[in-house]
Amino acid sequence: NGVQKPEPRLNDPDTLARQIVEKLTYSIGKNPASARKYDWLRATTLAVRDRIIDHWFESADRFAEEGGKRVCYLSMEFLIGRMLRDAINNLGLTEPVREALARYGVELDMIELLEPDAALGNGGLGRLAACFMESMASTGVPGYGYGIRYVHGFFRQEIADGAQVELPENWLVHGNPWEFERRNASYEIGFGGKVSMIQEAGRPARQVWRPAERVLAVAYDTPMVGWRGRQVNTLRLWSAQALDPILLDAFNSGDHIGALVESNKAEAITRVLYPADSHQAGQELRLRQEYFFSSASLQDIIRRHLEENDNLSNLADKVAIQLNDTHPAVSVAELMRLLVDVHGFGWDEAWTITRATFSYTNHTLLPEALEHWPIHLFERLLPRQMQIIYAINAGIIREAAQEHGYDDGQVAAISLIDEGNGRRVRMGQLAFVGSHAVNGVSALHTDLMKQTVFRDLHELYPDRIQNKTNGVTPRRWLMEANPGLTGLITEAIGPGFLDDIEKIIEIDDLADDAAFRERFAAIKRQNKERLANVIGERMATSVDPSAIFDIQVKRIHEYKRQFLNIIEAIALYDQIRSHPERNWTPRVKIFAGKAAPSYVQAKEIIHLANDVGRVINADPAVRDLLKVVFIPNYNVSLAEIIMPAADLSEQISTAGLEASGTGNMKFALNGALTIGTLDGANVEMLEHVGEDNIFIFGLTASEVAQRRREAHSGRSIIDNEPMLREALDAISSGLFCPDSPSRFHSLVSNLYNNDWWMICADFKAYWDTQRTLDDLYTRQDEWQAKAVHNTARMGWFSSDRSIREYARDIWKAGPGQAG
Ligand code: 26Q
Repeated sequence: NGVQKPEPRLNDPDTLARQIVEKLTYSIGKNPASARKYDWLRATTLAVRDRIIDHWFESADRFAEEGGKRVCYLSMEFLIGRMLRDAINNLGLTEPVREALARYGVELDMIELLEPDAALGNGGLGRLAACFMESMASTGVPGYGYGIRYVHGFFRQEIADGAQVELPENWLVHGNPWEFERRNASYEIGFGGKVSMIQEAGRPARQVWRPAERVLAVAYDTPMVGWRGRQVNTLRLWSAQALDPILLDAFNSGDHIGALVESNKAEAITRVLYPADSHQAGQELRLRQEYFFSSASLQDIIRRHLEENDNLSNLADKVAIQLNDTHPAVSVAELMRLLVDVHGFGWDEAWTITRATFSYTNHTLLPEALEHWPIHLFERLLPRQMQIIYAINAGIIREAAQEHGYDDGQVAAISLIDEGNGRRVRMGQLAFVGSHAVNGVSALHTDLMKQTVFRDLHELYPDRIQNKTNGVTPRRWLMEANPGLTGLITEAIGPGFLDDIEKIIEIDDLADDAAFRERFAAIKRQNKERLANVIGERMATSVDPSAIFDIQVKRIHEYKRQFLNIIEAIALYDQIRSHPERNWTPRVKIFAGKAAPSYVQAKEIIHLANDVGRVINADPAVRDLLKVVFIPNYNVSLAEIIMPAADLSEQISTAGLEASGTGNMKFALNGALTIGTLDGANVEMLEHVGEDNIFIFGLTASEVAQRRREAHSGRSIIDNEPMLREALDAISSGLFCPDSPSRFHSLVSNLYNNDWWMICADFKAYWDTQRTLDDLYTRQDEWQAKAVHNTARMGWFSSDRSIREYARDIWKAGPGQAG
């Protein structure tokens, strides 16, 4: 395209220092003497960004030249965190930049902290999208992320008197140096209005949608730097703007406020991330967000395709579109609309193209989290897409009835329309039938998909569901989060594992080497000290780094069972007070995570953790034997400090309910031992690290299902288990909340009456396993050997491996693929 190949830039500290000062001077208007820390961050970012842009152009030119298949990853969430350290690390600039800044007395590690997290996601699903973006760039897949540029990301959490308080997040206030607005890439998005049939002479009749409202989607691009900077991909986020920002006639006639109404309504679409990850929001604005970014992304994909190809009939040979859960599932109907109504394809050909282009990842089996939209809302907002969904449904049902002899009951089960409680569109079914491949995110979860939510569709399309176990990027979660451990491993086995993380297995034998174990343990100790400092600074609680750091960090949800962990803490507290003479292993129980603002029980669990911590931490009877800490505002940046500092990782969900988990992988990669249930990817972690190196307890998924069928309740278990009963009595008595003793009554009575999440059922097994771990921790040689085995054997859980599997089995794109 006539772009000159840029001059190679030198990576020595002199050149970098000169370029940073140049940015400071000419882009920021400060000199080194007057610059504040924030100015240095900005100048450094801009200098690094220049280098990224060079690689970015190279990558774009290469993709265009090669003409290979592109991968578009559609996700409502990208939970990226900070970007500077990641970019510098992947460009191999960490040491030169550090040195360049040091010449001006500026510490890289200090200024990095001033960058706000890009928190455009809720948790696992959003962070997975971020790891996948990094891994696509690192493994050579031409990947394009598509999502929403929320003005306000995931809320900031404060704890006031033990309770969660949600505060708005404002990551864009100081501007965002990583993004580039692309005014030329903007599309109109319609809502509402009417559909009418038109008949033009000599052409087949067709449907025309005349939306009542139109909004503009404007692209903002952020470069995604791969390992060693070899490839830079694009994350394209859409921002909503009014087509006519102020209605001039209204403005001129003196209605200054009325003139802004339209732009406020339009811009509301991308104003805020929905903070719910387990309950369907059901709000109109959410459906608007989903359609807005789906339509913008598809229009963009089609436009680029038509710039490079004669027509859309070969779309599926050139693009693979991955749907990250059902949030972009309306894309299936929208692509059909664009192909049939706008580009003149016949229905059958359009359907073939659509199915060949899309694939869909499911992330949950929880019934309350499955998306289904009321027909009347869908019809009002997206009338043409609703018609198309009916037509798709008719085709599927015809096929099922005629070719497979389905009866009414079976048809109802696969239907895209739920005729039950108020008619609704089932987004999971839509995504499934509109895709050629559907995947779960761990082996167990994929099996359960086949047996539960997609049982009937799986019977109809038995080759469609496959497994793609999640992974995490070792660049952010090992190299950047844990430079100490990365250095030790490099010394021991050389730097080969940095390019191929599975080579980390070469430290496996060093588990038997006492000197290596000691150095491994010393690094863990430093990381624990760093976390202890954070806890001391933020919460004025002192914790002893020689205690077991026992950590559960993740969204707060009943199925994740933070409550079980807290009950165990209370039981332990009780036992320590009753038996002070015993040889207790000191423990610090650390919690962090956010509750959806409307999720009452989850907020009660946060309150309980804080109340219990306040009482236990102040009790001289337990001294340093037990501490309970809830660290506020868990986010990616805090996770980067927490993961390397854990001795013990809590992965204790009710079996069958955690689709995969990815925190489990980050902890183990950094040498934590796992206490966990046979759930999600824990099952595969067990296979990889071996049963001596992971601590599994509790009911299996099928045992949980069985008990639920038998209407299991906690009462008889509680009656027969004194430690559990006493812990629950302590909660009910108001011991932890004397100001409001009944605060946790409903939380406790749920256990007696129902125990839906098997907290009582699993308590004893959990307690016993914790005591085994107490004992093991006193034999540091053994503990550290297991920790080394965990780090050594986690290479498979790299998102590079996940991405290569998607590329090979689903996308047929990327290095080594014919496409
Ligand atoms: C849906 C409708 C309306 C509003 C919000 C939502 C919504 C938003 C986010 C529903 C679900 C989510 C997020 C789900 C999620 O993070 N799931 C996790 O995905 C991880 C990556 O695959 C897994 O490791 C976790 O097990 C899974 O819980």
